[in-house]
Formats: sequence, C-alpha cells, structure tokens
Amino acid sequence: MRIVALAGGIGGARFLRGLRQVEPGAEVTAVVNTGDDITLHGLRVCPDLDTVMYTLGGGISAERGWGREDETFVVKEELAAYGVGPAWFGLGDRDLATHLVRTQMLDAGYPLSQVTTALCDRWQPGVRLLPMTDDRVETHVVADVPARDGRPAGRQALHFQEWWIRYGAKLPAERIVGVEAEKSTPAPGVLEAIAEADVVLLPPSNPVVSIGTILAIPGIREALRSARAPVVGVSPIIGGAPVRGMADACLAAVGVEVSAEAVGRHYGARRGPDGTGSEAADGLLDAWLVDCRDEGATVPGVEVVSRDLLMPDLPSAAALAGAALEVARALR
Ligand code: FO1
Repeated sequence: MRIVALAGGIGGARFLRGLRQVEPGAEVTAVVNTGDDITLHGLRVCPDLDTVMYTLGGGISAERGWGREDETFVVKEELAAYGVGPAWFGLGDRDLATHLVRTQMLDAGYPLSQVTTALCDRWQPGVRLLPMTDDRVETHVVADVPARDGRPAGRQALHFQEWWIRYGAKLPAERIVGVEAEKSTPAPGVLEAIAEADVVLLPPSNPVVSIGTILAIPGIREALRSARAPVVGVSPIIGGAPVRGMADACLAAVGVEVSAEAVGRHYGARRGPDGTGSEAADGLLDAWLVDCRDEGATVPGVEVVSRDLLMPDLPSAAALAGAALEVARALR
C-alpha cells in the first residue's frame, strides 16, 4: 500500500511513527513542511525535516519533541560568550552536525531533497522524506513587535522561528506568509507520490504553518484534489484547544475558530454533498477524524469520525494511524 502524508513538526512526526508501526509493509512518503527553515550562523536549519527524521530514526529528544536526545549546548554558550545570538534559538551541538552536513551539501549544489535523502541514509527513518519544495520558502509573520536588540518597535515581518520561539506566538499575527511560495515548485517526486497513492493522510500538524504552508506550494493542493486516493485528515484541535504547540495563535491569524469542526471546514470537502467532484466543493477532505470530545462535529461533504486522537506514546499513535487507514479503506 502506498501512503502519502503531509507532515509538519512534532505532531506529524509522532503520527508517522505510529503509521510505520501499524502498517510496516506500506510504502510511506512524508511530504514535509520547510517553511520553518532558517539560516543561522550561515547554516541551514530545517526543523520539521529534522524533527521527522530524528523521531523516526530514534534520535529525537523525547522530552522536547525537537532536537537530539543527549544533547549539549556548548557551542551555543560559546557563541553567547562572543555576544553572538540568537540566544532564543536552542542550537544543540549534536544537531549542529546535521546543519553542517546539510549546508555543506547545499553549498555544493545538491537540492534539499537529495540532501535529505543523504541525511536519512544515517537515520533510516523507514519512510521516504520529501521536502515540500527544493526552493527556499520561509514562513514569516507580520506582527507589532516590541523594541529589541536596538531595533525600534513597530509592525514588522518576523521569521516564523522568532515569532514561535522568542515570542511564544504571543504577538498577534496580522499575516502569516510563505515568502515566495508562489514562485516555488514541488520537490521531485511529490506530485507523483500523491498521484500514485492509495491513501493520502493529513496528520494532526499545525493546519496553518505546517499543512497550510505545504498546500501553498503551487500544484500540491490541486494534486490532492485530483488524487484517486481518499484523503483523510486528523484534527490537531481537541476540545477547542491544540494538543501541543500554538496552532490556536496561527488559526486566529487566518480567522479560523479553534475547533475540530472549524479546522475540518477550513480544509473543506473534496466532493460536493452529492458525492461527485462538483465545483461546489473546493476542499481537500473525504474524511475527518475528530476526538471523542468533539463528537457531533460536522463538515459538509466530509465523513466525520470520532476517535481517541491523543498520542502520548507509540501504541496510541499506532492506534490513531490505524484508525485513519481504516476510515480510508472504507472510502476506497
Ligand atoms: N522550539 C522551541 O520552542 N525552542 C527552541 O529553542 C527550538 C530550537 C530548535 C532547534 C532545532 C529544531 O529542529 C527545532 C527547534 N525548535 C525549538 C522547534 C521548532 O521551532 C518547531 O518545532 C518547528 O519549527 C515548528 O514545528
């Protein structure tokens, strides 16, 4: 069975680990968000690709959900001793090696997709990791920013990481933009994987800055809408709150209520109420998994199924992935 999953950071990675566990024979392709990527100290950091790679490869910090297990931050301390920041970004020593190898290969002219394949040779994640694009598309957030580091206060575009980490997504986001997404193209293999998939899954990643950013790459949304495979999504919102992270701050920026039902409607139905691909429906979903606490949620044109969506451990992630596949099979 060929499965394609669009994935962001921690939630997406945990879901993928469950998927690999529950369907070991499946050929899984993860199309991963790269809008969070940032260049620091001349090095290219790809948080979502690394979070998925480390989580599936067994190197993730279980306690943080990002970065490496057994990590140290000596280089970061030494940089601080030179007065070189950003102090707010947790640059780990083991993680640094990944950024050094990635940057070396990018500088040698390899596209990010080939760099990712090379890094995965070491980590053996057991799924194919594809960046959403090989082009540089960074998520920036327009907000009223307080004065800092000698820069005056005012409305500015912050890199997503600064908004997310330094300000904890607490600055109301006026706009969240994938810079130059409109000029980018999907990475090699992305559109083919979606077209050939037997099942397409939208894991419980951030619907705006992870899934939304992937969908902003020209061609990907269209590929999902015309895929022969059923498209099944999993709500990242349970009982009116995000399970982790700060998706609520992102949803506010795009005017979507923080509820499983609202996010399902935000993704929309792929087929009209009459079950055809009528123009009345311009969305992505055939089915939408919501938590038992959100039972009764409705998304016109979409089959809503309530399951336990929490993934505190691998068995629960496997059970959730299995439930999503079961719903997909019933739709095929
Ligand atoms: N998240 C934080 O909250 N604080 C950090 O210092 C931090 C550092 C970091 C370093 C490497 C990496 O791959 C991820 C890191 N993250 C950190 C997580 C990251 O900001 C988010 O996971 C994604 O960008 C959003 O999914």
